[in-house]
Amino acid sequence: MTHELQHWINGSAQASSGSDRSSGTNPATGGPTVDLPRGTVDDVDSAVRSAQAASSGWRYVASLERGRTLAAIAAAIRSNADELREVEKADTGKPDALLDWEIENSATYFDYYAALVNLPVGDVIDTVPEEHAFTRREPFGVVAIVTPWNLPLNQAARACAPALAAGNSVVLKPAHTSSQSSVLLARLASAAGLPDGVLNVVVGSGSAIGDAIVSHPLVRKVAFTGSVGVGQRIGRLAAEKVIPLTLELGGKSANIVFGDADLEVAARESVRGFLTNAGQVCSAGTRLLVHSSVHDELVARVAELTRQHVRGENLGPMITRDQFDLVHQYLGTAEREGAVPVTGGEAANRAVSGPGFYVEPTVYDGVDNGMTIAREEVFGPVLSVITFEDEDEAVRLANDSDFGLVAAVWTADISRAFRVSRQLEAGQVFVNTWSTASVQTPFGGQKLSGYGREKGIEGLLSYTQLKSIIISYAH
Ligand code: TAP
Repeated sequence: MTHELQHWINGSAQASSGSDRSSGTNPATGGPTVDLPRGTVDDVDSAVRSAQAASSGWRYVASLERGRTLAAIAAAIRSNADELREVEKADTGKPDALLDWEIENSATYFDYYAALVNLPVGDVIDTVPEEHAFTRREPFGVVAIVTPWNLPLNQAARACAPALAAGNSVVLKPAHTSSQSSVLLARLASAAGLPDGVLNVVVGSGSAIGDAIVSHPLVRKVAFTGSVGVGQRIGRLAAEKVIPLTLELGGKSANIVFGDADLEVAARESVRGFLTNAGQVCSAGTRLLVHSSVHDELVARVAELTRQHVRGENLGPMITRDQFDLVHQYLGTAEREGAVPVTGGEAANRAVSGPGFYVEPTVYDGVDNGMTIAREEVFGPVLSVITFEDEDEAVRLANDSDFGLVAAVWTADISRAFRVSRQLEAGQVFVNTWSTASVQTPFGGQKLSGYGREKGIEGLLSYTQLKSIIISYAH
């Protein structure tokens, strides 16, 4: 018998107004996890109204006091790490080491933005002698945050911490199948002193309640992380209401290894770059662009390190059944189009049996940048190796993508590192590392990867709107 999850609205657990429920699935075992309400449009309305009612209080709480509350939430995340790990593990099947990193990183978002509550300052503007003109950065009011299933707690913390620090109240909708950690986060935040209604979580599927959240007249900004298709749909709805959006929509990131690179480090980091969270990361480095002179050695090293990933130990499952099926479809397509498996591949994956949605990590060689496997986001443990002959070709291949989230350059030539990183069409470029991109560095995309920035100071400012105030003392 699984327990029932409820919404978190106005500082307490709330039953859904509808009777529809479904069971969550543990992707590592295929077994049931939690009994999930299918939230309704009425539940959304109640969460948004609760956020709106709390908004007028929270936005006027002294900034240092808001900061203290965020710091208390960070502490609560750390002191309840065991419970968070347990629910997140049930929903996502991730290895413990990764979960520990994600929980600590989630606490760090609250610490970081707790320290920055006074940062959104305005300017004094010199106009005419009889005026005092200045700008203020103010919260929007109610912000809707829609998160995906790949890093549930981490994505919730990444958006909620700056939104709350800026004085907004929040309605959070996690992916239905991985809602537990978001509800627990809101419960911990309430216990840590966040006023009732400032952070609300609605549990339900995007197809049933997504439009209602985005279209709600009281929602004044939306931050979305997920697929391009849903991002475009949200963009259309937001345009109707003329409200701002942050869209983080994934990628097909190029990892460029030149002939003078340190191949040992490049191989190790390239594998981390495409296999972290079994490839279910928007910033995964899924196109390995390698200079022909080091192709054989690098591919051999990458394949060897890839084979060291063991399901249930340092490799998690696909987090949803749909994603598992989708990755299998991509393997079939890749091989029909001519990609050559160096390790893993379609046959190896057909041979995998047992419980859980595990995919055998796969490295494809001989990939042409026009193939489906090089163009579409797979969101699984699949790497495409593409060979180049010179710097211009490397840059051209890297930029020949609909996406533009991350790129990396591996070279011992500092001039080339600067030159190439400036030419790459990506929101962030790593040189001689596959960075985990810290809480402090702004993160976001170009092209179909989206717009707006999370993390860093820009992440905080994106949850504020600018007002100019002009005071005359001429009369
Ligand atoms: P999406 O459908 O985009 O799900 C992301 C979030 O949007 C979930 O909370 C989802 O809710 C919600 N959602 C769905 N329809 C909505 C709507 N009409 N209005 C508002 N919210 C809505 O992604 P997916 O189908 O789970 O995954 C598909 C592909 O998206 C993956 O294969 C991967 O390529 C990509 N993806 C990218 C990311 C990142 S980090 N950029 C993360 C996940 C997936 P429910 O899940 O409850 O329906």
